Amino acid sequence: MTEQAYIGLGSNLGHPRQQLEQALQAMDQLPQTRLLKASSLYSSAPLGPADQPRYTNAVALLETRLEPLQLLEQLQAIEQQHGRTRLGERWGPRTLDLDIVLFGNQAIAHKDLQVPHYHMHLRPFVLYPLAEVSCADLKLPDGRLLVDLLLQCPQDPSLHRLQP
Ligand code: A4P
Ligand code: MG
Repeated sequence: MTEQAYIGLGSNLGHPRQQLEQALQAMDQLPQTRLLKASSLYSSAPLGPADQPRYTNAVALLETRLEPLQLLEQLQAIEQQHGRTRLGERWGPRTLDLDIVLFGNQAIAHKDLQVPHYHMHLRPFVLYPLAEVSCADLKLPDGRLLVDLLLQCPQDPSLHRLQP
């Protein structure tokens, strides 16, 4: 079955803009997958430990025939190719982070994969780019509307859209 999946991209080490652009191309080349849309890039102050560089974030819309766990495995392989090392620090700096934000209308509670992504509703750097690449009436599996999440999420004055 073909599903539409929204992927959150983040980077704050190396050359973040370049990391994200290469990751978009790499996702378009995954088996049984193509990139339908990519949002603008957004810059924001780090959430979590403050002694790390600002983040660049974006959201991509993919069409895929992969199963959710297969897609996760492929995304982790792309992270590895981009020199991602897991240092163990929660919310610490990274060259590339690829999170499955939504996968069709599925709610997934697997030990390695929770979808929708557990913090999406609190993260303007996910919700704003997500709104750019989805329809105004996008709904989460539990029925919540993206527009309502946008109204309710904490404001982040540090967030701004980067020029193309
Ligand atoms: N995992 C479970 N669900 C998912 C999912 N929906 N998508 C598991 C992807 N992975 C998922 O991930 C740890 C494990 O989560 C994976 O092995 C997978 O099985 P990870 O990428 O190794 O760990 P992490 O990213 O350090 O942890 P976490 O809690 O996911 O970090 P976040 O939430 O991604 O936070 N500030 C700004 N401004 N912008 C950012 O992008 N990002 C972070 C990282 C911190 N601060 C930030 C940003
Ligand atoms: Mg992650």
